[in-house]
Amino acid sequence: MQFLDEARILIKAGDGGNGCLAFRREKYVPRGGPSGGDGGHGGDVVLLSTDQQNTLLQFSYNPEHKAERGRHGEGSNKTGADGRTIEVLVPVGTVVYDEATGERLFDFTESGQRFVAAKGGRGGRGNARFTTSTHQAPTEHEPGRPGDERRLRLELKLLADVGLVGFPNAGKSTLISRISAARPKIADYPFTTLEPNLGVVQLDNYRTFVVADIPGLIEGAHTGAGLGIQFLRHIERTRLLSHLVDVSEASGRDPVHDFEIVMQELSSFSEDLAQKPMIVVATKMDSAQDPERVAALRQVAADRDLPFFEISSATGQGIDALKFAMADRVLASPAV
Ligand SMILES: Nc1nc2c(ncn2[C@@H]2O[C@H](COP(=O)(O)OP(=O)(O)OP(=O)(O)O)[C@@H](O)[C@H]2O)c(=O)[nH]1
Ligand SMILES: [Mg+2]
Repeated sequence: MQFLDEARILIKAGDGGNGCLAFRREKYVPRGGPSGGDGGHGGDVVLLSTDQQNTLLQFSYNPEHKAERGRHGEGSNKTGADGRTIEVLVPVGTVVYDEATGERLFDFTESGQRFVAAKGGRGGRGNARFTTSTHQAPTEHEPGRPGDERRLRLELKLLADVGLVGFPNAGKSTLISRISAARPKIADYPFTTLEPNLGVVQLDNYRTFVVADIPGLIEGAHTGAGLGIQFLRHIERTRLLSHLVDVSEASGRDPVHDFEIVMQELSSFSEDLAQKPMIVVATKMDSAQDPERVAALRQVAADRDLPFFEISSATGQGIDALKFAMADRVLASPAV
């Protein structure tokens, strides 16, 4: 069971540029005044929170973030340019720890917060800065200071974007194992799943969403029957429900009836939950021989104006289409 997303990153702020040692050269002036400019400051590494991301997955591709160094100072009192600061986006909810000490450094609670996680090194002073009335030709000049370098551990409590609901044995756990790295127990009997499982679904390097697989719901769940109801609060904050209905013959059940029962239980738990955007998913299409059963469920979905998908986690039929349909709805809607 994975409720926490974690990433380890190395950040390195830019070093400061060195101060310059130089003297003016002028026509007819044998030895001009000191003119070594200061080095530029190194860039910082700033963590910036965004609500456009909801996992730390991108850090597995980019575990190192370095800011630019400051340029060295030059003659003619030219100060080196400062290094550019870089911003590293982290999802809201990320907690930042110093990996070495375990110290909690920052807690991102809303979008747009900035945390300077590594400070750039100061530029060194050039020799021009060391001039005094009694010290007219200084040769002192400083090296730039190194930028901070540290290892951070990022932690994010995953919040599900999509909740999988349905009757026990409908194929919820099988679906999440098909579209994410989650590996919940799957078995051919009801009530296999005893606690919610979360899985991160990845569309490409940057777009991900989180799916929650919860125990199945049965009739009377809201009065305490079965297991599922106590877990509905886990999906109260999701943006979308995928309602899975087994349409195979093997189930010996009536898909439309199963659908209605689950809808009834959802609204008994909370009207908000029942009103959430929903996709209806006919599962186990590989062993659905009777087109009537599928058609009946499709009709129910149409009556309620809900999108309808047919999938088989066994053969892969319809899985990608469903994945992208879920992503479209999740990534289009604002955070709850
Ligand atoms: N033929 C076929 N069987 C499937 C498919 N998807 C799931 N199953 C089978 O259906 C059974 C139940 O699957 P699960 O994924 O455990 O169902 P669940 O909805 O998580 O069940 P609970 O956790 O009890 O609520 C297992 O034996 C699966 O192998 C499918 O696409 N085709
Ligand atoms: Mg299950």
